[in-house]
Amino acid sequence: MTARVGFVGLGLMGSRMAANLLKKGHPLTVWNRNPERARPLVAEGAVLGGTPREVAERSDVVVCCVSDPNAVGRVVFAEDGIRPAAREGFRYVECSTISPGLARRTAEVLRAGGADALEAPVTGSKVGAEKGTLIFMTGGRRATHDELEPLLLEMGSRAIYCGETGAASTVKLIGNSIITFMLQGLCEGFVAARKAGIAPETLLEVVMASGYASPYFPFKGGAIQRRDWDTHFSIDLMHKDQTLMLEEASRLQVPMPGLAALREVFQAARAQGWGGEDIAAVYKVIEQQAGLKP
Ligand code: NA7
Repeated sequence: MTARVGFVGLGLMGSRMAANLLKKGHPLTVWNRNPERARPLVAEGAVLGGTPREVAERSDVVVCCVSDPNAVGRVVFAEDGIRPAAREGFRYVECSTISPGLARRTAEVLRAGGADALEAPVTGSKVGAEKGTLIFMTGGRRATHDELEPLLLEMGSRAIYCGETGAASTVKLIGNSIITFMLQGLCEGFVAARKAGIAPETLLEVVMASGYASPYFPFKGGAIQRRDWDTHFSIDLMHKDQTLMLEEASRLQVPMPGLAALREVFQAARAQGWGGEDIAAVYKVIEQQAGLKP
């Protein structure tokens, strides 16, 4: 497949995903709000588009990976956005984590122009984006998933069809809600073990040998032990997803008391100025609350 691809949003995730598409030989046009971030890709052969609209006009399919609903609003709905370039056969892939409602509105306006959109939020963070091992969750028409799956598999290892537009965003928000609990459990456990004089390695060894195991625990547990807060997925973006989940839960009338409480831990981390750090850095909030020094 040598579709002309456009990529909008060259942050931590998007820059790595776009690099993989370029390596696969696609003619690639890119756009980022701050054009400086497009430089490495342009040096590798990508073309810099002046606006998201221009990217869409030059491409058969545009992939977007920006931070939040506000950013998607700018990319899709602005006068120089994707929407006016919608035409028969054009495809838009939304990899940003946004609300299911916005995913549906995006699909509606692009379909009205004869195009189609597939929501395809991702999991696998920075490392998965770099290695091309992301997992995509997709929502939209099944035929559009089938058509775009080969392209997704150039950036990831699996694309799981979740249902109509909105389903994939919902699954992604639930997934990040589960990660919130896992991370909180790990951080509380590490702090309790430390106060009890138990080595974190011992705790992790038992966790990983037992039914508690998840590859997530050594990944984030290792970072916490090294006090390595280098961002794979930021506290700010996780807080955004927790808020989107709680809004969707409110719409569905689903009480989520656990998530509502844990979001405040992330808010506390943001208040300390740690919002740009990796989500593992919420450990510092629990540590502080337990009266421990770093
Ligand atoms: P990053 O590394 O924070 O990158 C965010 C990207 O979104 C970056 O390209 C930003 O452009 C862009 N952005 C942010 N606000 C806007 C507005 N208002 N208009 C246009 N572009 C904007 O995030 P990640 O790569 O980790 O995550 C991306 C998505 O995947 C997110 O939904 C996660 O939850 C999952 P900038 O470089 O700041 O000009």
